[in-house]
Amino acid sequence: MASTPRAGIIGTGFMGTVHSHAVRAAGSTVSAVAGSSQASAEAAAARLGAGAAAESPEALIARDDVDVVHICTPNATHADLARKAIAAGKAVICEKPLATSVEDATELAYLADQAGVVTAVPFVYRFYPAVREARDRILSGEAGRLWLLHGSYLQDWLAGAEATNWRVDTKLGGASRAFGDIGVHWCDLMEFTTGHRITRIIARTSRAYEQRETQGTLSSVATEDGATLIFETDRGATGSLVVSQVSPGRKNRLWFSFDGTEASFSFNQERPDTLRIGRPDSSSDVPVGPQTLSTPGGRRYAKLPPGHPHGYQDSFNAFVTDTYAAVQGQEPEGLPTFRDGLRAALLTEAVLTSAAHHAWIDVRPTGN
Ligand code: 4PW
Repeated sequence: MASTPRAGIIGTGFMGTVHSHAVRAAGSTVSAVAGSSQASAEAAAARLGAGAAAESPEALIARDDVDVVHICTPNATHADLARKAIAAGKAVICEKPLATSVEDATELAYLADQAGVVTAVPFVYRFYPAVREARDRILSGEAGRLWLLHGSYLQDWLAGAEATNWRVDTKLGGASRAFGDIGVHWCDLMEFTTGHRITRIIARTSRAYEQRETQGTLSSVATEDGATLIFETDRGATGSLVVSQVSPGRKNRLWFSFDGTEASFSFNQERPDTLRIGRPDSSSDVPVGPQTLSTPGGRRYAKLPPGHPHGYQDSFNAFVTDTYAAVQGQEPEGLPTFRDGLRAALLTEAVLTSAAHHAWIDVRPTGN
């Protein structure tokens, strides 16, 4: 391997673009990209400044100048590509969901362990400085006993029956859409930040539109536009989550409040430059900056002074930088791996089962 790991990116859409910027920010290069056709790969290679356009995902995985395979394709293709990349001995960053079935996600987590390769799933909201500050403070006991964990993740890019995307289709996106795409981010963030694990869930899934239009034809939709959950954790807290991709005016509003007996910690991804710490007598909006945050995690990820918000791409950059550090033998704290991808698959399974049976469902353990 070269002294700095080199990337190969499969997928040329929005996420492939975000990954390529992050690879550069990590001080690395994109050796090749692969797309759904040679023409799309060539166009993306030129646009993203990649070294080459690979003729297929398999050809990209086989290249000697690709050390880390980035999988940014429709969900249903993730498992097969990740399996091939692991078999080739490559490090793998696979977009979420890691797989569209628990069985595939379990196998991939196992294969990654067996092969000893670095694997990662971009649960990138872990990489906001305000989140790391909240986590350090909560884990040091500053919140007291956390008893209520609540929030929402709301978007509007699928508002309108004419709005569509491959994620709407179960064959490409998997059985869950809103929860599988963004609800899992919130759950990962909650578990990462608080140290609590969700043990039981009762959920409802729902649709704003029963039919959506594709190329002038209306067809029935099987995936959910939104999900509403109540959950319990292994450390005695309860919580609730509302997830939606049809909330007009909400672009990427991931919001949480983790409430303890001494203090509450809340964060809004659309206003990432402050961390709200609530107390009965004195609440504050702590500005995000390397000098204004106080914990090792907060200071590590805050790069610019207050008023210069750290955003989505910055978090992605930090995630890829940490993944590449892991490929080089370091052990950055809090890197989300394929085991976290499996955790998300198990939570998604519990949500869909609960919604189908109108019942509380235990979340199956992730195992080792
Ligand atoms: O993972 C999520 C995506 O599928 C993201 O965090 C935001 O919502 C951006 O795109 C979608």
